[in-house]
Amino acid sequence: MLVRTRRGWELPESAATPEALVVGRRKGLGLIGGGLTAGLGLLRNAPASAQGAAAPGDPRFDPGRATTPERNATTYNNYYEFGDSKDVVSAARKLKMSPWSIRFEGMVAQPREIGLEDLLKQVRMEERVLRHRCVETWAMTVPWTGFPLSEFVRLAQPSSGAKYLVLETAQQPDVMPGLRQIWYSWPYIEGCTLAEAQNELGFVATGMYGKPLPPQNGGPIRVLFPWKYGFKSGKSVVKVTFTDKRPVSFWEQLQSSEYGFWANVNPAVPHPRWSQATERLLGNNERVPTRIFNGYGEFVADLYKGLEGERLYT
Ligand SMILES: Nc1nc2c(c(=O)[nH]1)N[C@H]1C(S)=C(S)[C@@H](COP(=O)(O)O)O[C@H]1N2
Ligand SMILES: [Mo]
Repeated sequence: MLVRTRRGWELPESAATPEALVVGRRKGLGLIGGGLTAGLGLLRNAPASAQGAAAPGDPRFDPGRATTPERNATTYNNYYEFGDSKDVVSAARKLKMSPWSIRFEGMVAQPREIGLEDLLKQVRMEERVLRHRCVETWAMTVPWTGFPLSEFVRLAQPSSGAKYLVLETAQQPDVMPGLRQIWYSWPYIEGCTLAEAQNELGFVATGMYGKPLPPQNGGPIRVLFPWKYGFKSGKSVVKVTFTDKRPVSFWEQLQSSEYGFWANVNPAVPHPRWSQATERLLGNNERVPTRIFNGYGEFVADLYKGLEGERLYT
């Protein structure tokens, strides 16, 4: 059996799937147009280590729109621990990303802490190009490397009563000036149901654009809920707690009328202060229609059957 181990994400010399390879693959599927020779040529010429960096992108997750230029996706960020501007690259550079470990706690067979390298040996890496939609209406399309969120559940072995996951992100007070803003209730936590975590669309990323995940985008490891507003996708995750009580997350605690627990993308439900009907693509600033569940309804709509009475879309 071919099991690709991925400790390489921390090792610079084996860390690269060339971006051109990713773009080339998209071109090969006819999605962003243009010739496919350049991409395929790179694929053929790429060093063996780079070619082995991730399983090929799964066409079911095809984003159907152009990949956002790396420069835009990695320089326009929300990471409030490092300040409330979009320009956190230099501040986030101070994040200590190694060593890194994740704790599995709460209603689990055996609470434990697992080092990132060790964890990456136990999952199968894949590449997914996913749409991301911030509640503020900007959006991007990013090639990520990582593994399904369901792997967290498999590794943690929650007990039968567990219903929710609480995803807690890093607090490094010496390098995160945002933690001193006391009107926020740190740490940044987000939550989801066990069923959401086991849905195949939930993802954990450790790389983007064929490189290790940079700190400003949530390195060394972050979660992604592509069908939900971006604030659900916690960066630099350090702890996963299984519980039977629905958590109140960071943004919900700050302003529950604006940021709910479910936060599924929906063009028809405005934010209290602005419309969600359209979104602005990072890179070319094009405005395009917002899609319900960010266009991922075929994967996730069933999760919300019978919950129509809840505030599913804010
Ligand atoms: N720890 C932490 N995670 C976070 C945030 C944050 O401020 N702190 N911002 C969220 C928001 S609002 C969005 S839109 C995405 C942004 O991810 P990006 O910078 O990779 O685009 O991260 C989310 N995860
Ligand atoms: Mo966001």
